[in-house]
Amino acid sequence: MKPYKVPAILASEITPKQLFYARRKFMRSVGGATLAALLPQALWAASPFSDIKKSTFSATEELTPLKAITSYNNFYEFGTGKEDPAARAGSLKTRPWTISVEGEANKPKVFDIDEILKMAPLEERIYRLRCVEAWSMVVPWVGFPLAELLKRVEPTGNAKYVEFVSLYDPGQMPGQKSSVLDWPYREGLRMDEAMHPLTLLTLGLYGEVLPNQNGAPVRVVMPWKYGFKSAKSIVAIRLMEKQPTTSWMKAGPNEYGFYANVNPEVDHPRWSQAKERRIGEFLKRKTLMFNGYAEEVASLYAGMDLQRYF
Ligand SMILES: Nc1nc2c(c(=O)[nH]1)N[C@H]1C(S)=C(S)[C@@H](COP(=O)(O)O)O[C@H]1N2
Ligand SMILES: [Mo]
Repeated sequence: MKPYKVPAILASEITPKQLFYARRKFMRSVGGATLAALLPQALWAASPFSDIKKSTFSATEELTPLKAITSYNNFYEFGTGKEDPAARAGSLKTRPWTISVEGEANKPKVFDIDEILKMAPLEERIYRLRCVEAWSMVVPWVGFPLAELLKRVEPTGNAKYVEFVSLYDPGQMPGQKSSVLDWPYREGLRMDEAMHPLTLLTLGLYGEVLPNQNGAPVRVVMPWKYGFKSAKSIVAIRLMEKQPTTSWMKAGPNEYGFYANVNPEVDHPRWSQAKERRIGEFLKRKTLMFNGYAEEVASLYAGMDLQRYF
């Protein structure tokens, strides 16, 4: 990966949907009994999520426009250009879809995506997403803690790590015809990271199901880690005793570590991580330790040399 120039978002590119969304949020927060009457029918009916609770884990920053979140993506299965996923992921078939949760578990199981959608109360989590390429966004994700899913398969005492495996289907994912990464895309976490309440099994954003380019029908998001950890379009979650080797570790072992915690003090070998460009903004911001989630996650790494375990 290289650091990219982030395009500025023009006010004229903010879609009506995003304005409706902002309005809906505002009206909910003032407690709108008249809310339903004022909402555009089509939008209300389109959402498959009937009840999304707000999370206390949410950031209170300004949201990145929907247009930017869905048109400036990294999803190498559809090409390495930022606009490739929006242009090419539309035809990805997201039904039927299953996720196999397997490995070190007493009750391994293949879950249907529609079963997962109903598994736990859905939450809206507004998270900062910090890409290793030194840009960031603020996204209102919809999902529930990954721990809810993992608990169902009863991890054994040998389960020390989890591996996420994305879909491998070169017929649908033209980027897989190139060997830019070792396919399928694989990522991983230590078990305590996977069970952390911030780790979100993610099914939607901006109140709707995930757009394909954002990893439909299901992905993970760990807001204190670089964006590449958050594997998209997941088909398997494997509980493992040994630390898995991820696709990015294979591609560049000196550049992309297993932990990949956002850390302004540990530069990428080819560029600084001290600052970042928030999409749509002109001036760079200082990058925060653990992407601003230090209070919640720093204890997971107590005593570890973060220069070494990057
Ligand atoms: N399967 C898969 N997952 C992936 C990627 C990818 O190329 N393939 N790119 C990662 C990177 S580098 C980032 S920054 C985020 C981007 O997520 P977004 O497009 O929803 O913002 O997805 C991550 N998950
Ligand atoms: Mo990224």
